[in-house]
Amino acid sequence: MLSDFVEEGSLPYRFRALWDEIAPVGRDAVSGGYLRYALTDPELELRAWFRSQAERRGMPVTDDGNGNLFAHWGDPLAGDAVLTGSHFDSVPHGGAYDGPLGIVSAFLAVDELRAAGVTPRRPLVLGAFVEEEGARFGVPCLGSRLLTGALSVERAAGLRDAAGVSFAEALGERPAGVRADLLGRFGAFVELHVEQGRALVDTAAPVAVASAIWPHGRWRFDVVGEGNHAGTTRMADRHDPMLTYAFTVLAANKEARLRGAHATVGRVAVEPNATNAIPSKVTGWLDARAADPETLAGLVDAVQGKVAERARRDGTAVTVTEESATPLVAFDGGLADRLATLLDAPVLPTGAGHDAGVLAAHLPTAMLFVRNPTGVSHSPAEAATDADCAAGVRALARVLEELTCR
Ligand code: HGY
Ligand code: MN
Ligand code: MN
Ligand code: MN
Repeated sequence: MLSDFVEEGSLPYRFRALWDEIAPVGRDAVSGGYLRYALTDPELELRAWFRSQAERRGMPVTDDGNGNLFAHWGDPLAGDAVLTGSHFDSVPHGGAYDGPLGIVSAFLAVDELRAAGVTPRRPLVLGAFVEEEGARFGVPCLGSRLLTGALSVERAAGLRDAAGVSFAEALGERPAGVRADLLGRFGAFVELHVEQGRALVDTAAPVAVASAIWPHGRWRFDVVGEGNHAGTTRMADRHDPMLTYAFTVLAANKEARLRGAHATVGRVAVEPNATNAIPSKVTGWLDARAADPETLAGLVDAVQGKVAERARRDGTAVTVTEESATPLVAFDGGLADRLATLLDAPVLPTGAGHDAGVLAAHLPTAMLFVRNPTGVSHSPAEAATDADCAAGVRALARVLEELTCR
């Protein structure tokens, strides 16, 4: 639906028209959130939409064999290309904008450049990266990590979803792995993304440039205890992994607050998961993030130490597995300053991970954030106005013109 009257043909109008083509895809009627898991029907539908949008613009599409798609304006084999784009997949019941905004905005930015008669001197490539959220196979930025070699094909191919389907089976082939040939043709990467916080709301700027991504990671805590009957087992005789798990959540929360860091345990699996059975095993995932690596390491170490102590008291056994870790990403300072000056935009760090955080280790990389009036993300409450999204398209078009023509 169109927000207040918007002039036909205006950029907010055209944004809304294109956005409405994908907005219903994978949207849950009850929560209003999105269920767009990588390589499942809704995300496959968006990948088909990506191909049709590229075709409509005469942009050939290449698939890197890892599930990432690239639409080319210019010779797909030429080097020094400027890459832009993001991801389609979502967290369970995630917001509408996290990911797709960067792809829709990229197509509209191409339209803006062409309408202005701009002919890039460098190829321009639009990318759609697979499994950025890690919501289906457990490792975030799976596609960009495969493309860059940050994750081995062996590990990626074997990752399985909750139904036991492997990534290779979902992909329909063994992932190609690192594609130095393709990566070598990119000279820079700019990812536009909805802001996942309130910084822009408070600064009243519709667009910002990213300075850094906090170091962060995911640690799986497997707690094994003794399954037993809820009604006949005395409290003193129990080795209840749920107790150790509950303590893990409290310890993570406390240690994060002490350090000004962020710790979340948002996902848990219980075996046998019966109301009247003391669990035999509880698995919890810790998502930990901090502004610097030392604080992050201190947080995770402190939680692990306290949980080990508690497990001894509970008579349970805990194993901790690091499932993914992303070091501090300091985006290319010169590029960030250049874009902030070009756009007269504030520069912000973020605690959210992105494919840009993976590619930044391989090429000059920047991010643009579009204001999110609720500041909420990974939730149906995530929002962005058409006017701000249009401002994001305009900013992205200016950046792409700057990088492909100057
Ligand atoms: O989890 C993250 O930070 C990102 O949204 N995938
Ligand atoms: Mn996300
Ligand atoms: Mn995202
Ligand atoms: Mn019984």
